[in-house]
Amino acid sequence: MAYDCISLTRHEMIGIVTLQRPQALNALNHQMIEELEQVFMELETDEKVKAVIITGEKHFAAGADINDMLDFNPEQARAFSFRHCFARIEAFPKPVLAAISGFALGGGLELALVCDWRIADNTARLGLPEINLGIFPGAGGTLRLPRLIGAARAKEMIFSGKPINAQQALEYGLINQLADDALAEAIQTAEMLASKPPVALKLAKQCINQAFDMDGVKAIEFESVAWASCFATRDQREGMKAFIEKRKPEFTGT
Ligand code: DAK
Repeated sequence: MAYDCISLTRHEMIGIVTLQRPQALNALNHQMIEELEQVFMELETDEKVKAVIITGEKHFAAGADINDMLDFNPEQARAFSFRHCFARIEAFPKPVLAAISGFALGGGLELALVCDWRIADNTARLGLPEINLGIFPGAGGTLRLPRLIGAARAKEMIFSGKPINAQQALEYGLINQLADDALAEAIQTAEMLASKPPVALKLAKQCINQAFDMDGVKAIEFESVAWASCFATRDQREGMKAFIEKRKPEFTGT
C-alpha cells in the first residue's frame, strides 16, 4: 500500500516505519495517524516481519499538529482520536522500537511511549510541552509516563513542559539506550529480537502489558496460562533441546 505521510521499508526481518512530514517536524496530523494504524495492520499479517521500528525523517515527531486542534470545541477534541492507532501499536504482537533523533514532543513522545523499547541519540529532545498550549498530554501520557518513570518525574515533565535530553531520559528510565546513531542501534536491537522465539515473545509482551490493568492475582493466573501455552510450540522443544545439546537454537515461530 502507498502512504503519503509515512514510509515503510523492510530491512531483512525488520519493518521500518518512518514519519515523513519533515517540513512540520513530523507533527502528527489526522492522515498520518490513519496511515500509521494502517501500516501496523499491514505489518501484523506480514509473517516475514519479526520486529518493527518507528522513526522519523530528521526528527521523531514534534507532537500532534497544532493547526488541526486550534478551533476544536470539547466534542471535537473528544473525537480527535489517537486511541485506536496507539492501542494497536501497543498491543502489536511483535516488538516495536522507537528510534528517536531530534524532537519527540507531546503526541510524538506519547507515540514513543506505546513502543516496547526506546533508543535515542544525542540530538534527541524529549518532552511534553502541551501545558504551554493550555492543554496537557491526552494521548496516554498521563498514564504511561508515570508508569515508566514514576509520578514525581512525570509531573515535573508535564507541569513544566520542559524537554529533557537523551542523557537525562536514560537516567529517568524513559529510554532504554542512548546511542551515537539511534536508527542504526535500533536495527541491531531489532535484529536481536527477531532471532527470539516469536510466540514466547508475543506472550511475554501480552503478560507485561495486561498486568498493568489487572489485579495481581489475575495477572499471575494470566501469566501461568500464557506460560503453559509455550509448551504447545515447537520452539519450546527446540530452545530446550538446543540447550541440552549445547548448540544455538533455530526458532521457526511454530
Ligand atoms: N504542529 C504543527 N506544526 C508544527 C508543530 C506542531 N506540533 N511543531 C512544529 N511545527 C511546524 C512549525 O510551525 C514550523 O512550520 P512553518 O512555520 O515552517 O510552516 C515548522 O514545523 C518548523 O518548526 P519551527 O520553525 O518552530 O522550528 P524550531 O526549530 O524553531 O522549533 C520546536 C522547534 C519543536 C521547539 C517548535 O516547532 C515547537 O515548539 N513546536 C511545537 C511543539 C509542541 O508544542 N508539541 C505539542 C503539540 S500538542 C490527543 C492526541 C494527541 C495529543 C493530545 C490529545 N487525543 C487524541 C486526546 C497531542 C497533543 C500535542 O502533541
